Amino acid sequence: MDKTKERLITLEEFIIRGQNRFRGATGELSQLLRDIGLAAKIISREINKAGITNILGNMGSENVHGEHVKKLDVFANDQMLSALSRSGNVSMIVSEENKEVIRLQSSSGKYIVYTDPLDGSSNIDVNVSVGTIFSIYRRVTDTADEPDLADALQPGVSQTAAGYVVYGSSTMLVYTTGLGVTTFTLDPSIGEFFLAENNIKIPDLGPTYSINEGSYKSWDEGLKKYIKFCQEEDPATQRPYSARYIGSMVADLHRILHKGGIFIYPSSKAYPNGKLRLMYECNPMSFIIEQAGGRSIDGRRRIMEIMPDELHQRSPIFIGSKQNVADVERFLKEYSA
Ligand code: AFP
Repeated sequence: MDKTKERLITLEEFIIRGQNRFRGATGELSQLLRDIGLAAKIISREINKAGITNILGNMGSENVHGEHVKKLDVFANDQMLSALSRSGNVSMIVSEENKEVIRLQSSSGKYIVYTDPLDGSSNIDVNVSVGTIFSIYRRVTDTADEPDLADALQPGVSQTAAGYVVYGSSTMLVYTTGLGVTTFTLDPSIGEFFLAENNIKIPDLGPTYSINEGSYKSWDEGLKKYIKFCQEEDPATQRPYSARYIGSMVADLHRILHKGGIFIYPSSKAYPNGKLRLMYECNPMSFIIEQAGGRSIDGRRRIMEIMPDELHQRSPIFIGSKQNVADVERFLKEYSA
């Protein structure tokens, strides 16, 4: 079909259409997604002018993980917290930037939201893509009571919705409510997200692998052998694969969602439990990739079935095209203890 003749669909319109398909839908989740869309636009605008307004650089303090906090991290966190507080539908927020759960005044709100407001922020100073990640759960306790930790510590399979925004050569918002994955592109001239692709599917096999090879020496045997397998020549399975690593999980997985392949952040000497956070990096990205037809494991278990113990817990992750994940799983089973 001639693309120029298709009518443009805005994020708002798409969300409302989705809501109308469910009898009895209250519109609360739709409102929440729209609020996140608004925060994304504000963060995007700030990132785009970061170099000009001298907002770049370190804030001089460290976040809960002992990492340097950038000014834009703080800005993005403030925007997400204020967007999520708007509707009264969220009772608790967990953010990468805040050690403790943030309890909102709207304690009867039925949603709990996890967010990494600016993932990949160590890349901002060099103009590399970064992202915002979110993961939404419904409370398990009665909304007449105060929310408690049980509401926050749910496995990824219980996510109601999840998504990310990638601030790249254009800003894109990608989300799922469990009915496939939809992508939107921001038109900055009018400040609207427009539907880019509905029900996007990840290829079953992709010819790229994405891992920080600098920590090769501390990987276990199965992973070392798998990476060698990726580098071997076998045209029938599209090998050797190309190595692609941005160092910004959102950007790496955005590429993999479209082109296929695998993203790996394993356990290593520096990060015995992996570096990435289960609740606001691994789970939401796993929900997206699974909804697009891919897979995500921690080496043995499906990421989304891990029962969390802590808000900021870390996990190794192997995520991407079905066949690529099955291959690494086979190597880990055979050669790793
Ligand atoms: P920052 O937010 O500190 O830049 O970390 C980004 C990240 O959490 C994830 O987005 C990357 O995939 C990963 O860390 C990169 O880690 P390495 O620098 O150790 O490869």
